[in-house]
Amino acid sequence: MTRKPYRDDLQWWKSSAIYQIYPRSFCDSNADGIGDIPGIISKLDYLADLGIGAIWLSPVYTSPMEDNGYDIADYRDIAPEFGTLADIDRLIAEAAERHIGIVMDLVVNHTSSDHAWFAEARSSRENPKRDYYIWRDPAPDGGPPNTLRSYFGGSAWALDEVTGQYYLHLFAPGQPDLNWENPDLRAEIYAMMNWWLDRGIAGFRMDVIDLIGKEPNRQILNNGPRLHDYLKEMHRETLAGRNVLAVGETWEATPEMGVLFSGRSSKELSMVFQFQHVTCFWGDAGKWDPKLFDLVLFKKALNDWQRALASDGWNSLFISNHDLPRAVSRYGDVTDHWRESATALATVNHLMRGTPYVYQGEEIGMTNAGFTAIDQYRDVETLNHYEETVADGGDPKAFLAGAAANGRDNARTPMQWTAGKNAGFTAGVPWIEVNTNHATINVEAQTGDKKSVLAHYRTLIALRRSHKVISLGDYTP
Ligand code: TEU
Ligand code: CA
Repeated sequence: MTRKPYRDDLQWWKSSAIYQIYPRSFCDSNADGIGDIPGIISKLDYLADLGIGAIWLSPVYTSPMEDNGYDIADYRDIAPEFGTLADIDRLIAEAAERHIGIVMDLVVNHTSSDHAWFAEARSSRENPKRDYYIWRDPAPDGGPPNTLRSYFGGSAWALDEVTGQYYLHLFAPGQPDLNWENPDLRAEIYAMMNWWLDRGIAGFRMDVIDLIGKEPNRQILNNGPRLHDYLKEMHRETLAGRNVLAVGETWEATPEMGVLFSGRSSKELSMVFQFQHVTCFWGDAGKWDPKLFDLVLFKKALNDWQRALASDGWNSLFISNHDLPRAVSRYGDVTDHWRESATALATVNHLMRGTPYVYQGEEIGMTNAGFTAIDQYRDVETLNHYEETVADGGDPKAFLAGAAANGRDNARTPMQWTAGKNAGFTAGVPWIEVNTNHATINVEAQTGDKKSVLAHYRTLIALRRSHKVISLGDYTP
């Protein structure tokens, strides 16, 4: 089957599947235990064979890695553990030869506290970069300005001793939030985006993009009043006239908002990741308190979006990513019906209207990590919430059960290439434990097996590419 180069294909992303790579856990080329860009390049033939149209690459920029790269210290350079700018150029070029685009993860709600802008901003209240971040005076008692909480636990405000003000961090203290109200900051972001687009990338996945219009004083976070103005401006300044994909991560989006973000006349994004089919199974204590799977609820969440975006707007279709548990573990039965669960979920996801995403390892039915002790975890969110639970006198056993079901490290164990040592991921010591089931669940075992989960994914991806009825047809529940 011949495939058009992705650049000449109008809205190529409507007939492509996108493959998400979490670089730290994909393939390690130099035995330091951390996956890297040369490792990704060595697997491009595998990805071409799977039939994908683009890779969504989780962040590889310079970073202290407090949140595995979602804390960017330099938008225009690559973290040494992942490689160099020359490596990324080679990845872009070698992927293009195989008609695969590179979609860069872009984190512009916040930077790392190691970013040069933040160093300037915190140096004095008069520094011109001060206003790139969000500062407030202490409350009268000297405490944080208000009760906003960080998604990673604790107050969302951290005191800067030198200048005597608090800065906002909706994630870790090492991830200060950028102030999108500042026009100079916005111009710097757009210039940086164009710098990447000119390098030949196929687009951006935009981290927590619905937070950029926040109004911290009023405790409005997602969907702030100026969010759509910023997105339209960003589109005009960067994406307009380029045949690239822009997918926004929007945890709070409803189907109605989905049309606002991705509709024909909105000129904002190509599509958004919505999470209603994920969060409908979270209990009162959020993700650490998982509810039982309910097929009717799951179908309703997906069908609501299919209906709302049937004639305008575009869906992104996903059942797993680097923040979520493995889909086959969360929604399927890995004990008695592992293969059937993995293939059924794939069929559902790939035959709806929208662009399907495959998270690394999903295509071979990788399962949850099976961690039972806190020292097996690496994720900042899990570790912080564990500490908070213990400090508040909560039950660590109950927390660990929640983390085993829903924690982010479930998806971050190394990609299982072979049954051999460390699943063929590294010749060194992996940064996080390899799942013991790599002895049976691995790429090598499924390659050439027509009944494998891998073969099923390959078929689904090929169908979308070759049959317009699948990429553009109507969907009836
Ligand atoms: O995720 C946003 C996000 O809100 C989730 O990580 C959330 O904190 C959690 O899973 C819900 O309890 C994005 C990235 O995908 C994630 O990896 C980053 O850690 C986060 O933003 C900060 O950049
Ligand atoms: Ca490495």
